[in-house]
Amino acid sequence: MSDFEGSHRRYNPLLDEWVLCSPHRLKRPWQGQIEATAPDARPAHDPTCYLCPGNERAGGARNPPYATTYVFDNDFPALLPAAVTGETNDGGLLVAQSVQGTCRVMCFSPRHDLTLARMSAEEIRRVVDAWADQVAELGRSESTQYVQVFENKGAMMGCSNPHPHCQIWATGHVPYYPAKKLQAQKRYFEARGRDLLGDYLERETAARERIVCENDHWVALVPFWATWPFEAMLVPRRRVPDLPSLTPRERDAAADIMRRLCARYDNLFRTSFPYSMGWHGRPTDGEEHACWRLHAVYFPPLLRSATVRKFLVGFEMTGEPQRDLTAEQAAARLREMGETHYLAE
Ligand code: H2U
Repeated sequence: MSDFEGSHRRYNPLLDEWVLCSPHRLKRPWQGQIEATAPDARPAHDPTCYLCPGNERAGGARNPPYATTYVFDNDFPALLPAAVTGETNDGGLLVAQSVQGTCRVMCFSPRHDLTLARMSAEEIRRVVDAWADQVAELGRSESTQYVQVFENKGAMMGCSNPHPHCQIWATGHVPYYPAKKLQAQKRYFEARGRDLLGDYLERETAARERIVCENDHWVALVPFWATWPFEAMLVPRRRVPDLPSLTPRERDAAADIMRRLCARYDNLFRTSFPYSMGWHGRPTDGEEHACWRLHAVYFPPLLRSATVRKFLVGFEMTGEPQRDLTAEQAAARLREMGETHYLAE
């Protein structure tokens, strides 16, 4: 298939899933939801924010007067350190297993009004270092199989607080998506002796249709199988398995590529672009996992303006995910954007 003008399906080899693409539908009229945008004017320090330096948190603890990043145990963790439920398996139909884990919150900056898109590469580098330290520290525990770093950004994504922050959940099991990615990468590596994402990256850097921006160590691209309109992936040029294994240069370059991608996102609809993003490194079960290449995934919901979002409903809930804008068109739109943040112009 060389052109993608008609309806077609694309395969996601990392998750063994399909996405239906309908580029011919882009001209249909829109009479759906229009959301109100709140002006994004926040103070550098908000005395009512649970995450600002020096403030009291919802659980009663007080944040120190931190100056760069700050990590604390989540006051309302989704996972508890000790497994209590036990196992259930009634004929393979009623199946449950207990889980245990640790949940932390990481503030990216003492500044309440910033986002990664508006932080400097030097400031983001400290965030990358803190992520790597957290994955290394939590992953060392024998009871941790996986450390998931993720950021929910924006009220549209259900984020509870605009202060720039992410979460880190260390789990005693490998969660569903990393587990599927492990299977896929392992299968590919065993069959071909090369890593799946490395071979995929080779094709993307040759085709150049879906690349958004790049540097010496990282490529930001809209994956061929993207579901969300402006979904993106950060892939390192070297097969590095996890955040702690990044060299100092790769960490600097990770900060650079994240800042640039996030600035392009914000510039697209001149708004603080909401998204959920996460890092997928190898499981922390002590195995080498030579098949695994670290990558970051970005899932932003916006479709055509600061207020018009994509919903995964209807056929997407009952059939399979579907998109109109192709991955190539989305990458081209993001490539057209500048990398100076619109609020700094
Ligand atoms: P979001 O990243 O989805 O906004 O979640 C923020 C997390 O911060 C949430 O899990 C925690 C919440 O439990 N939190 C605290 O641990 N202490 C607080 O004082 C406020 C929020």
